[in-house]
Amino acid sequence: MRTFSIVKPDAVAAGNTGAILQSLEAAGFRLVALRLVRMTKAEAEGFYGVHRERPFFSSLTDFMSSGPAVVVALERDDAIRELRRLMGATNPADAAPGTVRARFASSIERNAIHGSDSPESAAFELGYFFPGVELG
Ligand code: RTP
Ligand code: MG
Repeated sequence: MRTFSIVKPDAVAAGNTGAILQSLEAAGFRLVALRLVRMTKAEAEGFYGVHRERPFFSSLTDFMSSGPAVVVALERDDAIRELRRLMGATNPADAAPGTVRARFASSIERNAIHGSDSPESAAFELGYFFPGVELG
């Protein structure tokens, strides 16, 4: 089963891309597609469209378009749930020790990694950044 992840601009800028990808691979995820992207504000708004009405939407999409990010398609059993577990809670103050956000996030917004939260969002998000690509 496949899921979609982003190493967010804070983590790329801090030089943590390699360590985060290594932790994904160590947890049994295989990389099936990977690309460095500099999102426009409009691309970030389209990607996080489900949050359009949230108070943090403008700040979030500014952040996500502020610098390069790494978009990645991942495969393993129970991929969606396992990635969310490995990421840790949205707010790093609540993230379990050893999770990516506990190790690398600096705030509830600048939290190092994204992961799809359902099969429906994984399908949308994989198609958003890897349109027409035969993954893996
Ligand atoms: P993601 O979608 O990026 O994997 O994160 P998530 O499911 O854990 O959290 P979600 O509720 O979907 O929020 C998306 C991203 O918006 C930023 N955020 N800021 N200022 C705030 O209160 C706030 N809340 C969320 C974070 O970057 C969060 O990951
Ligand atoms: Mg989310």
